[in-house]
Order: sequence, then C-alpha cells, then structure tokens
Amino acid sequence: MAILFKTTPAAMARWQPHLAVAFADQDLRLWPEIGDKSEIDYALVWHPEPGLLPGLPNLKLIVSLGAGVDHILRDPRLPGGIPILRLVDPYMTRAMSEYVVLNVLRLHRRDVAYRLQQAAGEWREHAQKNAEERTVGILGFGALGQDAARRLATLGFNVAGWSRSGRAVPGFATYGGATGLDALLSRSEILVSLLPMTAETEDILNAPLFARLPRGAALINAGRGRHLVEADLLAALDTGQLSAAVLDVFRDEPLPPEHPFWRHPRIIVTPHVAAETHPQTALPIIAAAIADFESGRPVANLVDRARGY
Ligand code: NDP
Ligand code: OXD
Repeated sequence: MAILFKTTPAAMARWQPHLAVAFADQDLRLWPEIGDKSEIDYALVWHPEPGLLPGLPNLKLIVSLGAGVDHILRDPRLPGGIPILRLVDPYMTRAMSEYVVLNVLRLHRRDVAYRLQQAAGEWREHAQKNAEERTVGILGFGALGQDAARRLATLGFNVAGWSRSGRAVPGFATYGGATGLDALLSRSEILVSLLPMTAETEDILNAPLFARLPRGAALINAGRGRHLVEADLLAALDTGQLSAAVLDVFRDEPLPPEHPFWRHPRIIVTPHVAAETHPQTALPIIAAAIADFESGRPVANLVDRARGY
C-alpha cells in the first residue's frame, strides 16, 4: 500500500515530522517524489494540481487535507468513481468556532466603529444591544456551523442556521431552500457564511442577498472567496446597507497587495487562517479512516459527488 502526500510547499514543514509518526510503517510518497504512479492507493492532498489525481491509475481513496473539497473537485478529469474523504477534526472545528465567536463579538460590540473613532480621537457612544437581542444567521449549518452556533448560544445570541436540507438541529431555528433563506436573512444582523464551495453556492453573497438583511448588518465570510461578489460587498458598505465585513477567504489567495479590501476601513482581512488543519490531530483521524477503508469497514464523512460537498 503506497500513500501519496501533497500539500503546499509552505505547509510541508509543519506536516513532515507528524507524517513520519502517523505512517511510520507505510510506503509514503512525498510529492513530487511519487515514484511509480501505479503503486499509489491513497492520496492525501491539498490543492493538487489538475491532472495529478487522474494520473494515478490504481487510486482507491482521495483524502482532503481540509474540510473543503473544492480544491479536488475543480479538476475536470477527476475520475467519478473514487471516493473522497473530507476532514472533520474536532480541533479544527473548535478553531473555526473561536474565529466566529471572536468576530461576532467584535461586530456585536461595534468594535469596527470604535477602532475608527479611536484613530480619529473621537469620543462617541453607540447604542448597544445585549446578545439576547441580536440574531446571528449562519449559512451552512454543518459540522462547523453547528459548533459555532452552540458556542454563540452559550453567550446568549439568538442563532439560526440555513442548510441545503433545512434539517432540524435541536435548540436552533433552522431554514432550508430559497424561502428559508429569505426568512433567515430578514432577521440576521450578523451573517456568518460557512458554506462549502459548489455550483449552487458560487456568488451567493451578492447584492440581492445583502438587500434582504436588516440595514446595517455585518458579514463574516470564512467559507470560500468565490461565494462573495466583491464589488457588491463594496457597494453595500458604501450605501450603509452593510456596516462591516470580516473576510478570511478570497477569490485570489494570497489577496493581491493592491486589492481594495486591504485598506477598506470597514473590512477586516485575515489570511485564510480561521481554521487551519492541525497535523497532530488530523493525521490520526486520516490514518484511522484509511485503516477502516482497507478492512472494508464503513468510513464517515465521504463526499457526495453529486452535491459537491
Ligand atoms: P459540512 O459539509 O459539514 O456542512 C456544509 C453545510 O452547508 C451543510 O449544512 C449543508 O447543508 C450546507 N450547504 C451545502 N450546500 C448548500 C446550499 N446549496 N444551500 C444551503 N446550504 C448548503 O461542511 P463543514 O461545516 O465541515 O465546512 C464548511 C466549509 O467551511 C468548507 O467546505 C470550507 O469551504 C470552509 N472552511 C473554511 C476554513 C477556513 O479556514 N476559512 C476551514 C475549514 C472549512 P446540509 O446540512 O443540508 O447538507
Ligand atoms: C479547509 C480550509 O477547507 O482550511 O479546511 O479552508
């Protein structure tokens, strides 16, 4: 059994010591030194270049080194029959919840406005609600969205979730479909997007969606950059329909130095770090999934190729 491992050159140093432990007895091939392609059974990948996976004739399972799988499915030649495992790691889930809680509190407490006032030496109070009076809407109510919701609820926020199925989640108002989206948006003063990138979700954060939020609402996007129509966000901030945005993901990463988001006074930029994969915790999960797969046991968190996530 041979295992291919491919991540970005920058991330490789973080993974290498842990790979040696997790796959000590295995034939591990670190890209680009992959040897005989026909020997590779498993591919653990982050942003594989198009053609790499289709070129492995005996591949049995593809493992995403992140929660999203858009970086794998973007390859038009990817063979349809090979299962794809997406990463669900409680460590990563907690990291995302930290990011969401940090930024919901920041927006709830008008921190963006107060930072601007401090820079201008301006002493001015804004009306402040309690968390109980604030609804946070979460687009994408899966592994990450639900954990963030539970943590926000412990702080008192009203949290509502929108998913494809609209499935019930105890303790939360949940919505699905187009009418459900309207209902969620109309009450969401802070909107958090934790959607996967699919054909259905591309460009979903656009002017018509912003117009359905309460005036002055704020946006947090930690899903994918291609969810957001960037010009529509800038226009909504200009008119005051949106008061602020916190963005972790972008159409072009790294965000180009000349991009207007960098210097916009009401946009907070982070460099795709909301929930980084943590090799120490991710590798045991991946190794256990491979062992289950090898011995024919059911494997959780396989991607539904028709849905795209
Ligand atoms: P899950 O698959 O657990 O959850 C996805 C959720 O999105 C589900 O609730 C699903 O609905 C919903 N959904 C999918 N398509 C649609 C649609 N068309 N309309 C409405 N809802 C939809 O994924 P995770 O929570 O683990 O991860 C979500 C995403 O977060 C990842 O795909 C990735 O893009 C992003 N991410 C970003 C990170 C960062 O550092 N910025 C780190 C990790 C992930 P249903 O429940 O009905 O299936
Ligand atoms: C992921 C990510 O999908 O880090 O895991 O974006």
